[in-house]
Amino acid sequence: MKPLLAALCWLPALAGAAEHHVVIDGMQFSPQVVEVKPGDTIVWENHDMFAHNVTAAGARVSSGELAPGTSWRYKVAKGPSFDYLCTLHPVMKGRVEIARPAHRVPAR
Ligand SMILES: [Cu+2]
Repeated sequence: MKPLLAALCWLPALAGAAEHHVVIDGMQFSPQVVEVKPGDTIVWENHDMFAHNVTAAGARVSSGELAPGTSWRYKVAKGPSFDYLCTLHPVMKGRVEIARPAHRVPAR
């Protein structure tokens, strides 16, 4: 009974999962700050002429080298929010802002 209830509680969260796109171009991440929820997916797309990466050591996020024209998908875990950079060009910085899971009370 309890596992079933837990599964049902997760359904709305799964239905609301979104996909966010961050474009890498001109040595920048755009948008620089991406606001997401746990369970969402972020897709970094390298539109630049150079290889880049998405690295956040503390959050254990590492895309590896993203060649021009390639992309990398990352499924967002529960948090906390984290800053990341491209280790090849440390001036390139971005942030993933992770919202706390919403616990909505159904409207009557
Ligand atoms: Cu780079």
